[in-house]
Amino acid sequence: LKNPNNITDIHINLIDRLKEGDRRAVARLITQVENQGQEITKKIIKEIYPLTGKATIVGITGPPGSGKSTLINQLSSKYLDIGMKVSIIAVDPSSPFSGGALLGDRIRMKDHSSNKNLFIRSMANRGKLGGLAIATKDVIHILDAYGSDIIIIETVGVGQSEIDIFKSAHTVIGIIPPGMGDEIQTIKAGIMEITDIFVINKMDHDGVDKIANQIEDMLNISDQFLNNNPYGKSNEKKLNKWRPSIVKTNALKGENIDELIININTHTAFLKNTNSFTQRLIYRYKFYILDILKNLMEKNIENVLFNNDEIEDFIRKKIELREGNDPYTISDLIIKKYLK
Ligand SMILES: Nc1nc2c(ncn2[C@@H]2O[C@H](COP(=O)(O)OP(=O)(O)OP(=O)(O)O)[C@@H](O)[C@H]2O)c(=O)[nH]1
Ligand SMILES: [Mg+2]
Repeated sequence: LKNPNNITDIHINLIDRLKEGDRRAVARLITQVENQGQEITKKIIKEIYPLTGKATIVGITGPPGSGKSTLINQLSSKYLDIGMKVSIIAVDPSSPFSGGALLGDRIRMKDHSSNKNLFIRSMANRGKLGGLAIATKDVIHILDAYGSDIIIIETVGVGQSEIDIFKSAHTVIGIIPPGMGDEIQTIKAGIMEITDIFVINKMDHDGVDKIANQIEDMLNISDQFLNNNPYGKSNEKKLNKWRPSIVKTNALKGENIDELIININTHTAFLKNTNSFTQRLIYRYKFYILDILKNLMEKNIENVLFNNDEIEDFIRKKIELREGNDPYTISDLIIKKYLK
């Protein structure tokens, strides 16, 4: 594109086609927000935003090989069978590849890959100018505007980037495979806060009840503390708190998938019937805004530091001092003087 900072006829055309449900236009718009600068993304999101807000967003996390893709395959089948439009985003924060074959392989949608109501996209770290968390939020909105009834996000593990990604979801499913033993203690901190439905997949393996009991114990303990609510202590009394449910599944054979869907629906209904829905929406907005502002600030600060003769002088003089020449002190001064 000649002028990467302007929305072009090409983008307008893609957005029109997205509104008509053109899958290829969706894929190309996603590539645009992934690879072009924030100015283009801003304009695309502004343009499509009025069409968003209808999709149910479900995040699925769990250790490698726990059955996330298999489960998503089963869930998608059920949703597609009743005529729903399903979108899947596979996010891999650890992978340097973007949208490549590697991630494509991880999601195996043998039965449905030709279904017009299904859209699958892989995302990884590379090529995301503003970071993966913000790119995922942008992509979710494009898929929402496209008319997806449900958007399912698959991501491995419980690192900070996954937790950030799941701040965009309505319902978060945490898969815990049996046989984790005492490891369950180590995953709890991150996953406990964000999981709405615990799925013990591979229920055909041993140790399913043991895991279920451990999760129950963890939930009982956390119920005793008010301050572990991710939405903040002060909101605790206003929120009717959801107690995470536990579902056992066999994703390979498709057992208990209906039960899982019922749990997802119950959770969505819970959000809508309490003020949690608005509360979550506000928090989603806050985290989206946080990402956007961080990006903007970073660029502003870079600009101040690297394209400004005055600050160059200022730093040179500070460095020559015997006291107060450390980077922290200089940073404080720069905030006061240049970044007000
Ligand atoms: N026995 C049994 N095997 C399962 C079940 N669910 C998934 N599997 C198998 O477990 C393996 C991993 O499943 P995936 O769905 O690829 O797991 P994943 O969590 O998506 O894996 P990554 O994307 O690589 O992190 C595959 O061989 C599946 O066939 C289950 O309920 N029971
Ligand atoms: Mg997978």
